[in-house]
Amino acid sequence: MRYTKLGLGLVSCLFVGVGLWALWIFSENWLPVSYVSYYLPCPEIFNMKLQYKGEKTFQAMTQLHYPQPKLLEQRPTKLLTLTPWLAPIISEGTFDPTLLHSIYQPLNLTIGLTVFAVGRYVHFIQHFLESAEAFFMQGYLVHYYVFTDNPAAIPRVPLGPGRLLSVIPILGYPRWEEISMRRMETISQLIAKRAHHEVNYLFCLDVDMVFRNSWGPETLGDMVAAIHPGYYAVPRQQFPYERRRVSTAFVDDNEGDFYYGGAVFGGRVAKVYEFTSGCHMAILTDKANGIMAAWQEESHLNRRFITHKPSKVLSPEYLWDDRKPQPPTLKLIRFSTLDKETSWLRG
Ligand code: 48C
Repeated sequence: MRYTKLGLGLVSCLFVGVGLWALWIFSENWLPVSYVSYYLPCPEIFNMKLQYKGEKTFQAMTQLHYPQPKLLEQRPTKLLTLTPWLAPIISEGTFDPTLLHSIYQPLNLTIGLTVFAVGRYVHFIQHFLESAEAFFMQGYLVHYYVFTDNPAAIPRVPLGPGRLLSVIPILGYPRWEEISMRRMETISQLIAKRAHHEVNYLFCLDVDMVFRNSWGPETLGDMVAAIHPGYYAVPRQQFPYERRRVSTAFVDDNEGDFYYGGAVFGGRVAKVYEFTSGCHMAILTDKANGIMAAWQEESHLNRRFITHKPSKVLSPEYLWDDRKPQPPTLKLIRFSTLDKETSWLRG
């Protein structure tokens, strides 16, 4: 009889032990918050601090070092077509326009385009819009958002079917750098206010440029950058990055992939919101520290594209400078700066 009681006692201890063990495993893996935070004041803050610190340390520990991707050094007349992070690099001959059109046309997409024409830059808007009507996303729904301090100066350019234009008044600023920098803030506010339900994709372009050939659905992607025409053939140490460590746009000598132009970026509207908001926060931080990055918002755009890689990269065909001789590897220039004397612009 005594042995039976002992046996029963052992078995019940076993059951209780296994039960507690199972409960521990469950609580440790599936509770909404980890047991650690249960005993700490304001767990979500403590957790966030832990994560943030952890993330920071993780990021610092893992500054990625790898050889710079070279747009030209593939074959003599061919450009690189894929980045190390497997994003396609778009240039003439790397895609079939007819096939892409048959894929994207039925999706009934609306493509937004922001452009700023402030102060003397209002003189560029007519040529910009007329060339966009001829070449930008032909056959798609398009919504131009024209930001200006002088709405009356924006000409009425005839638009094709399914293409709208909104003129949005904004403040002008005495310094052209301020106007340029503020675009990140203004674009993120536009998306939050209305663009997120008006367009599927959004491209943000400089106005002192003109479309010369087709800009089509090959440019659509989650987050799209364009390689700057002045730096596609030089080592990253020669890129005009912000090199002062005090700036949030700081880039070290062994960092960076391509040098992207601030005149062209875009993507899915939600991604562009995140991107422009992130750049705006960084710009505000620098402003609070009394610093303006070397090339204004272009420096912040390049810093962010190092940590948040673009999902698609446009070759300099999509951001060309007509003052340069066209290399044989760039077969079809689609969007380029006007060969202009800028002194009258800056006043
Ligand atoms: O609209 C203006 N007015 C200005 O006085 C200065 C800049 N701008 C906008 O910012 C234009 O849309 C420009 O294209 C853009 C910034 N680009 C530039 O200032 C030159 N492309 C460097």
